[in-house]
Amino acid sequence: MSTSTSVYTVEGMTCGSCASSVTTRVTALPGVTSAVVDLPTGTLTVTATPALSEAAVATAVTTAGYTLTAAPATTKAACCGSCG
Ligand SMILES: [Cu+2]
Repeated sequence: MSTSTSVYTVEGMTCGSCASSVTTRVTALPGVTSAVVDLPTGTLTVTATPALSEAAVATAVTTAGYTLTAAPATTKAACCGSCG
């Protein structure tokens, strides 16, 4: 199987706890071998075998309480209680 790495932009993450919420949800998706958040740029880098659909990633990010900007936003981003 081939491995695919995709980079997404996530809105609403402001601290390390936000980032870990997102990585925990995305890492739980089938086939994901790595999910890395870069907080200053708000990017999410996902490595999966085989490749994940963007919709699957968007659902995981939304479940965590954040918004994948490349996908339709249906929920307002809300930060975790550890910010600030
Ligand atoms: Cu936070």
